[in-house]
Amino acid sequence: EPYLVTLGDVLAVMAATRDPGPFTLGATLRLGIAGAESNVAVGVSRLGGSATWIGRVGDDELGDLVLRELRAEGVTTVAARDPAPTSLLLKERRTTTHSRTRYYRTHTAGARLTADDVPEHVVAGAAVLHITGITPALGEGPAAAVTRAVDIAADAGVTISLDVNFRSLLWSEAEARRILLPLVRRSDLVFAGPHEAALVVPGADGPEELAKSICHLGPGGAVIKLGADGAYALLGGQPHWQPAVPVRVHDSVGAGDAFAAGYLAELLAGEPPERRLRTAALLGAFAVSTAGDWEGLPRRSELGLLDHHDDIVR
Ligand code: KDG
Repeated sequence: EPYLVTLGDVLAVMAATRDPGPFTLGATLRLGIAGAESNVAVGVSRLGGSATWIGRVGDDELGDLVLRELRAEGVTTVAARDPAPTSLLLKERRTTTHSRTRYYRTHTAGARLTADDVPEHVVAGAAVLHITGITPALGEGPAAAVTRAVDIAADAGVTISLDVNFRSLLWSEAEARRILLPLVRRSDLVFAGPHEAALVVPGADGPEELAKSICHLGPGGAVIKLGADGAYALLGGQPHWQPAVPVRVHDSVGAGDAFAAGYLAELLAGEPPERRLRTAALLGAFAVSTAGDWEGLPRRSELGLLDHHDDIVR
């Protein structure tokens, strides 16, 4: 069965649950997990696809939580345990509309990922390798692990998918461009928001030009995610406009990962571009209309839920 493989850091997440307000006054928190790459793996698995996650977690309770959640979601884990702690993300609800995040991920297990953690047969046997711009931002070891995965995938003819996923809390735009440009050149498919795309191809303007400039670097496909305006994709030279699925936004974090998961699950299933983009938009809509990055993602049988305009299904 064709599978997707991805690698990166999964964080334990402590998120405020109740009334908005600053953490300086205390808060009620819910403990969960998130990570851009694992979000994609879960999204693919929910849709019935096979997904494998490679990474490093602490030999602590939070590491157990990460692995238990991923395995419960049907994701195959290739995980090293590390004496350093599992990475942590705090999510403060500062106001009803504004969330603030803070990472605790230096000297953590995920930041200690190395090229040796990437088993050749796992990557070479995959149909798709999905990487993001977050893993290489975590340090030299994780960056080397990504490069190693890309080397193996390129040799084995595995489709390489890259989500630029720029995180300003982790590195500067200049540093991101320096490290990500060679990865973009070696990818088959690139996902980016307009700002992220401009980071890779400065000077290009508007979704069509951004996608075209990215494809000039090498990838056969570029998908520019436009939030509420949907997405523009240039796939094998063919342009596609995909409208967004209208929903009320509850928590927008994880929308990009969900979008990539929807697209890649349909790619694995052998579906054509129109279907990939439609499922991508649906998954993005599920992600923003529910709390958490991945918890609200649909099973295949639920994809039609957002097409119904009745609030209650009975
Ligand atoms: O894409 C959502 C991610 O931002 C979140 O899950 C945490 O992996 C994460 C990160 O590094 O920001």
